[in-house]
Amino acid sequence: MSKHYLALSGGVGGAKLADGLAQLLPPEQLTIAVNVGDDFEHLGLPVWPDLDTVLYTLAGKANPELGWGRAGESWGVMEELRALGAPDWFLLGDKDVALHLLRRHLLEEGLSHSEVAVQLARSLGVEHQVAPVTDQPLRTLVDTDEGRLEFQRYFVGRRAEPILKGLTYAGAEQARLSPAVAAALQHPQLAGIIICPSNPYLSVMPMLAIPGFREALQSSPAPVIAVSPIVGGVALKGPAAKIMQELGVEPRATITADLYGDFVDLSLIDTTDAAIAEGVSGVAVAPTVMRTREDRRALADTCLQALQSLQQG
Ligand code: FO1
Repeated sequence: MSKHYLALSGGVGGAKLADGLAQLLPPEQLTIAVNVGDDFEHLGLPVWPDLDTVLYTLAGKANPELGWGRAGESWGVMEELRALGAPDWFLLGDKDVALHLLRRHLLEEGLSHSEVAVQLARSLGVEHQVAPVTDQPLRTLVDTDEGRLEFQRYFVGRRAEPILKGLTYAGAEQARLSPAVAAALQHPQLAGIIICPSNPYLSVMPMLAIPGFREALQSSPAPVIAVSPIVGGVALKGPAAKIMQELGVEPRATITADLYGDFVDLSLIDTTDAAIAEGVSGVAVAPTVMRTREDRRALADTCLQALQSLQQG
């Protein structure tokens, strides 16, 4: 039986490193767990952004400019929705709508979220295993100075402008790890766990809120590496730095050590932030900014090499 790796991914940064890992590891050696806190229903369609961003990225079909949705999109449905006076704050490309329609159909056929993810991966020609972290409903709610907002209403509807006061991961208490993620954690040859450079509060914490998950990561015999989503004090994509400031947390590259130090063995920060790594144990420096597919592969290789040396002790 060959070595196995588990990656936790959310958002654009997570999908890029997941793609790098998928370039290096065959499907049987990698499980990609995606955040589900951003999922929601829109116009009757189930939208699962973090799963779809990983699937589209691995399929080579992701929209490179937007960081979400499909490449080569047309917007006929969106234009007609606008003409009909329908809500137009959340953009749905025509190809993306087709995926949401298929997802809704599969859910109505009674498939679990994990089974839906397997079908959609197959439909998109993705051979790697991309699984929702849980099959139960878990939604990120954002408490702001304008009241409590559903995640997409905050992130897209209000462009993450409201001042963030707190986060609630609704449903987390009743959620359990999905079968594929639980299996990966139990894999006899689990050789490493990678926390991808995702927003800690919006992508990683919703996953860690699942009872037992954090404890499983703490007690896993496999080494755990986390790639910082903060480079030079700012988030490369998304509102991570703004959220941290609003939460009174300093947006520094070692944020992964600050937040996940209880289960992360090594935090990987970008060369830009090398100075703050000096003399700090459990922190390594490498290029972590992924502009090309080769960058993704290189960062994935850095992670696997680091896990290898951690495992040798
Ligand atoms: N993000 C936006 O900023 N505007 C949008 O209109 C938008 C539409 C959208 C549709 C499908 C999808 O899977 C993602 C979409 N996103 C959009 C991104 C989404 O809000 C984020 O990718 C995640 O929720 C956070 O990473």
